[in-house]
Amino acid sequence: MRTQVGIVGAGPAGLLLGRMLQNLGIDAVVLESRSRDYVLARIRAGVLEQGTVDTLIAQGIGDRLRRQGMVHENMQIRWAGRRNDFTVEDEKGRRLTTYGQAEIVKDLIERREADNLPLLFSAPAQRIENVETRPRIHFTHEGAERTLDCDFVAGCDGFHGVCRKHIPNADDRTFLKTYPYGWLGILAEAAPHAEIRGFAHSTRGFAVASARSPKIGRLYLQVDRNEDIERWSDEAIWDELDRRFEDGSGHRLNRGRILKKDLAPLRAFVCEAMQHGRIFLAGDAAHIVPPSGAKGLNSAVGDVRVLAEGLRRHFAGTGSDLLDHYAEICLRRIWATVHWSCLLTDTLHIAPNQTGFDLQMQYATLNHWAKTELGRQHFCNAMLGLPYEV
Ligand code: RFL
Repeated sequence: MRTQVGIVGAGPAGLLLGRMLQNLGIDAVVLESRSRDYVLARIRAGVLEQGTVDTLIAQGIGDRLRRQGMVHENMQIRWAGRRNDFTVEDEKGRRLTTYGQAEIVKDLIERREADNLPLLFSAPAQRIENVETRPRIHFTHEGAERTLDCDFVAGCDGFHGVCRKHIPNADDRTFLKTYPYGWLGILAEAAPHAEIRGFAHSTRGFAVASARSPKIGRLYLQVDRNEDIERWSDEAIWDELDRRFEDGSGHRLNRGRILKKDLAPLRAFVCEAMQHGRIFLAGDAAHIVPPSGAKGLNSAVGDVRVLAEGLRRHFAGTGSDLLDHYAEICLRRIWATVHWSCLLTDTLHIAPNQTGFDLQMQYATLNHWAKTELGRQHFCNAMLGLPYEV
């Protein structure tokens, strides 16, 4: 097999890149290690920045997103037993939209299949040869060992992927912060409560109440990073959520059948070596943020936009400037996003050895964001995300 761009990974980064290249007339093959069913069932992000929404619509895959996406009116954060509402809309009309990552992935897969473009499931990339000159991806598919020759490799294979290992000395330019806590997440057949949304900072730990649809809720509890989540009964989870969201109003979350329960460790990770020769990393393969800021998928879209435009210029023969500076351009946005995601995480979670002093510092930060003009602007801009440079 031969193509112009070999894309490793059919998450949002790889699939969107495939779609953007298709619209630019550039051939690509997408290789995905997991099965089609597994990829479609994977539940993750839900909060999209305006730039992500606009990108998906501009690429012709925004029909369902436009119909089903839920625009955020404002954002609630509770602390010290009180509810505070934050405006998350700017003068340009930028807002946040909830639309599940699984839905974006479904829209992209179905479109790629309808257009008869190559997307191979259960096809894990094993290793890549000649990343400096003429890359050859070795992968397995249907029990056979196969190869894909390409002009470029896009490593969109997530945090645990193989592409990063093909960048020499990548570990020397890698930064990692591991948090002592994680998120116990539930997907529940429970209509999101109109009055209980957003974040809760409680001395018992952090909690999140978000919506996947008008009938399905996605909620999280801060727990130990090694928590045995099976010891949490459904009732214990709902009780704990109610305790953390307590604000004196008497409202209680709508309860319902828990469809799925998972544990997400929290970490921040940046591999600054995002490119080498003809291989480029995008999305979680190069950077992870703790999910508090809801920025991971949005950052992946930022990378993919730069990469697609860089590849367009290369194949059109109009210069290699963008590809040459790919990592540098992406990292400006990435570090700003990591900074905000970590600040938000530190401010909202209760650390295992947290002191009363630390708690007062968290309240001071939250009050600054809620009650001063400068703080409100900072919070709103950071939540809405940086505009894309490319
Ligand atoms: P993905 O989604 O991990 O996809 C990588 C794909 O590569 C495949 N793969 C391989 N394929 C072929 N060969 C190999 N050797 C391969 N190795 C791996 C994998 O099977 C997979 O299909 O990375 P991508 O595309 O970069 O997308 C990143 C996003 O998934 C991620 O950043 C977000 O989910 C983060 N995130 C959120 N981001 C947001 O923008 N808004 C949110 O509201 C939001 N909420 C969240 C989140 C992440 C969470 N977790 C998982 C901690 C909430 C949570 C709880």
